[in-house]
Amino acid sequence: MILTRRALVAGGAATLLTGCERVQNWGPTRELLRSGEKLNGGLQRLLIDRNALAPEFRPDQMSPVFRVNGTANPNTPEYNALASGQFADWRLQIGGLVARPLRLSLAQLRSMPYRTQITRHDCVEGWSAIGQWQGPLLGQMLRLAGLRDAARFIVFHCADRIQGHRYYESIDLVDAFHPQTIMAVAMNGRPLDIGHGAPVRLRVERQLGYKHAKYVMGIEAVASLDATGLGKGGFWEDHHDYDWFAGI
Ligand SMILES: Nc1nc2c(c(=O)[nH]1)N[C@H]1C(S)=C(S)[C@@H](COP(=O)(O)O)O[C@H]1N2
Ligand SMILES: [Mo]
Repeated sequence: MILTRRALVAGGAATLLTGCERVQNWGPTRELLRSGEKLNGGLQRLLIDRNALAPEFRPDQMSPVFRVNGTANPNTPEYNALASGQFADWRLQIGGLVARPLRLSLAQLRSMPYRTQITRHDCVEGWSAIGQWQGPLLGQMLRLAGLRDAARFIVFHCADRIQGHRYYESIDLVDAFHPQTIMAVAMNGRPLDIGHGAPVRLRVERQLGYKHAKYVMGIEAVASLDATGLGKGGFWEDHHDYDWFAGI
């Protein structure tokens, strides 16, 4: 900030000078202004209220059609076996840097206190849809498991493969403990269907669509993202250069 103000003052003074002196002075000044802009951009991101709520909507605002995007069915032998048994044999594993690793059944997830929210999903491909989601807070599940102090990120391991790679995603602890971050087991008042990520999918409402991992099989607390996938924090980040921070 101070740098930018000094740069402005220097720029102002430069206009009083003549000829090449002015040009000489203006060069470095412009550099300083540019670095000031970068600094402001960084500060802005730091200053975003990461705990602010995403907008919620009324039932009559829900989209009549909510598109299925990406994987529509993991279609592996293991997943198909679980699905044909209504996911009775499925367990959500919560592990990594936790004091008490958990294996939760769908019935257990459904019996936990849950949140209901009607939110807008924004996909980078240029479509949005408003839907209702229900499920326990991720933060509550992480408290049950007892996150260790070293944990910095939460990784979601999914059942599907896309372009030959396992789908995975990750978020930081601010998003993990955000009051609208839930593991959704129901959508629009019905159990989550296969297209939208059965038996459970992440809803992380301040982030773009690709962060909302479907078909979650495991939740892992880690200190760093280096050892997962190619180390950039998700399938799209690793293979298509998407930003890891997809805040909206
Ligand atoms: N496991 C998994 N999760 C995923 C995807 C996927 O292909 N596999 N696609 C992502 C993208 S790009 C979007 S926009 C949303 C789509 O969710 P929907 O199918 O419920 O609309 O899921 C996200 N989560
Ligand atoms: Mo997306």
